[in-house]
Amino acid sequence: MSFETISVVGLGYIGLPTAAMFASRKIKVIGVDVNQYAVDTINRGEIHIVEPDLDMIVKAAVTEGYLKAVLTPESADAFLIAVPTPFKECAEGKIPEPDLKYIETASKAIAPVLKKGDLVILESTSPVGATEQMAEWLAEARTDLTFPQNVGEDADINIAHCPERVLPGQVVRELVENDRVIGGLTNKCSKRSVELYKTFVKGECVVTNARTAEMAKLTENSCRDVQIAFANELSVICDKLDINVWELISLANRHPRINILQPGPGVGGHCIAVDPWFIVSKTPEEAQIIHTARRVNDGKPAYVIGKIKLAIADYLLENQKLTSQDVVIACYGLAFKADIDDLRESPAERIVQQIADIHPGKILAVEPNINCYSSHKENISLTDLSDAKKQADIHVLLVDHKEFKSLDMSDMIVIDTKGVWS
Ligand code: SAJ
Repeated sequence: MSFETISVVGLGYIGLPTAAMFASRKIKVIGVDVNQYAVDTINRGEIHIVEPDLDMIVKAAVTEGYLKAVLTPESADAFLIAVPTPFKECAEGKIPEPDLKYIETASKAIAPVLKKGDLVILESTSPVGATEQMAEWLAEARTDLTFPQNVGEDADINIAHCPERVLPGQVVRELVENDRVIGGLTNKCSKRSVELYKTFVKGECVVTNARTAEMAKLTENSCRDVQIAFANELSVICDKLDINVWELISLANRHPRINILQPGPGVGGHCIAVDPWFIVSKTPEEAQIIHTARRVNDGKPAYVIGKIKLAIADYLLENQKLTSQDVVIACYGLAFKADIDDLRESPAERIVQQIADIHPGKILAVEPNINCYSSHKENISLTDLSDAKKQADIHVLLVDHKEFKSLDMSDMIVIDTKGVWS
């Protein structure tokens, strides 16, 4: 085995499970993170993120001495970079540009400990060209070593892109079972990367070049975004035509070649709502459908808020002695999708926050997957499911958590964005 020690840089939702999988195959793994809390937590054999089954694997890996976390990179035979690639702040209506600063910082941090024969893999979801850019940063920092972009197959350092593609909530299983796309800067880079991943990946490791591997990952998430936008657009059309969109989609999906996804309050999470912009910002003229899908999905929370405002106005018309202060709204779900506790980029949470800004009455937020919620808004309170059902005048279903599916909401005023009570 040519990889005795593997270093994973960035111990978040992807880096930590990946580090733990290598360690579970009894390979020495050095995890690197700038967050002292994360480093300390992992070194105690615990985890700082929520992901089923990961805690046991990390505990075993740390206890048996195969995994340790550090703040500063140490020498290793392979480095996997799994740091965030957010986009830069930009004005409303403008196309967001990807921000590669974390990849740059990680490259500059590992450069001093690189040695001849090392493999560096970029796992972070990245715009096309980012792996070549990373190779440049490394070459600038280490003029004593040769790199594939300059000398090809004979380079001292091998470099590849291998995007992660695992579904939050199923990371441990998907890391092992999913196929991997591996894009080396040379054939040798790809071959060595396949050898590395084959230590725990049971799926196929399919080889291509770095740019195609980058685009493959962006394509997967953009495809899903476009499909969800189609469903979201249908839901708005159906509201206007007085058709039940859920029934419509289930009927259309009986066609053998149709598989429409589900509408919702918008698209959340840190992947599908972000990655399509990496394509749009690079090719704004060409990426018409991908761009429109982003706009459609980003516009859905405002559409839902419009429906809630209408429901409040109708309720006040029917109850003329009340003021809007008296109207209690229950919002079911804060997470970005069903049966998880992750609130990042959540359209549900955004809707709850924005309703609290415009509605003076009480907002009861029901989120069975979290125990506390500090919203900095006095009229929002995290409330138990049955209390919310009893107290609220208007009920807004924002996430299809399993706990909400059996509720009987007949005779109640309901806005159902996920087709659970419709
Ligand atoms: N959503 C809908 N309707 C649907 C399906 C999803 O509105 O029919 C919404 C969800 O509620 C959520 C958002 O879309 O707000 C994203 O959820 P998701 O389950 O589609 O995807 P993620 O963000 O959890 O994970 C995705 C996955 N990509 C694909 O399925 C193509 C995962 O495999 C990637 O590894 C991950 O992005 C990533 O890290 O890029």
